[in-house]
Amino acid sequence: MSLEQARALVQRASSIAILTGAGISAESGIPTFRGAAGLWKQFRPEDLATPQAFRRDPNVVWEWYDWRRSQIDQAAPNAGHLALADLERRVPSLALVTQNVDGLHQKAGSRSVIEVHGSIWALRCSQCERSWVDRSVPLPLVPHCACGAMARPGVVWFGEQLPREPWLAAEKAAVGCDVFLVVGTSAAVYPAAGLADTARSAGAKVIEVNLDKTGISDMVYFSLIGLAGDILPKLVGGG
Ligand code: BJW
Ligand code: ZN
Repeated sequence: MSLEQARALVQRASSIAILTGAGISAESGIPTFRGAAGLWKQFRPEDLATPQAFRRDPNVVWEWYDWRRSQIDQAAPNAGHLALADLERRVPSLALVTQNVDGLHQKAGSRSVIEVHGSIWALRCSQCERSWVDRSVPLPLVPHCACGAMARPGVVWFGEQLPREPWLAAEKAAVGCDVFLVVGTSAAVYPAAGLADTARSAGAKVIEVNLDKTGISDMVYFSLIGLAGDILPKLVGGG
């Protein structure tokens, strides 16, 4: 299959679901997690992205998130984000499921964004039910809730359940689409990675866009290798 044929599939689809990962924000200067220049080369996930790590050393965890918030705050959406925002305006039904916590899809103008791993701009109380948005950079570390307890980043760490409503919406989108695009994710983290299989089992054509082959490349209908910012405008762009 060629890029032109994949493009024809996208243009004909009446319902599209998309799963994005860190790779789509790489060209905006935000590091990915895995791979040679990934965040996990410098930091151990278990030291930073688990509830245990937060209990052990909330300061270290917050310093890392505060550093990432300042990096993300400076970042602008790239051609990949913009192409998906533009596609949303032309397709009858589109759901953009993202594992990213950076908010760049919304910044690019996408409206139907489903954040399955939370948002780096959200804070949540470690004791009570409160959650809120705080975009200040830097944050006073460690931030606290009105109840006096420590706040934690409003993201999903390893071993934690994904937020219920976004997850149900993501599954529904995967089951109901004609075309499922998987962009810039290593597809190594579950349950999000399993959405591609859910979509395929329900009859969707799965198209992957990634710099490299991934764990799901062999099961997809078509795999496009290259930069998301280069391929997406060609694959989904209007005109
Ligand atoms: C480009 C590019 C360019 C680069 N253009 N492409 C089954 C088996 C084994 C374990 C599990 C399992 N099911 C669940 C688990 C456990 C675990 C898990 O999946 N572990 C795996 C590592 C094996 N999952 C969980 O714990 C999840 N919760 C859960 O399962 O709950 C159920 C439960 C709970 C309690 C008890 C019992 C059951 C939660 C997972 C949460 C993940 N959280 C993180 C951190 C979020 C907050 C933060 O940002 O700090 O989410 S980890 C990190 O990985 C982040 C990402 O969203 C996620 C995915 O990463 P992503 O986006 O794919 O990035 P990379 O870096 O991996 O890949 C980038 C890709 O882009 C690469 O492929 C590049 O080639 C490509 N690329 N530049 C195009 N320009
Ligand atoms: Zn509280």
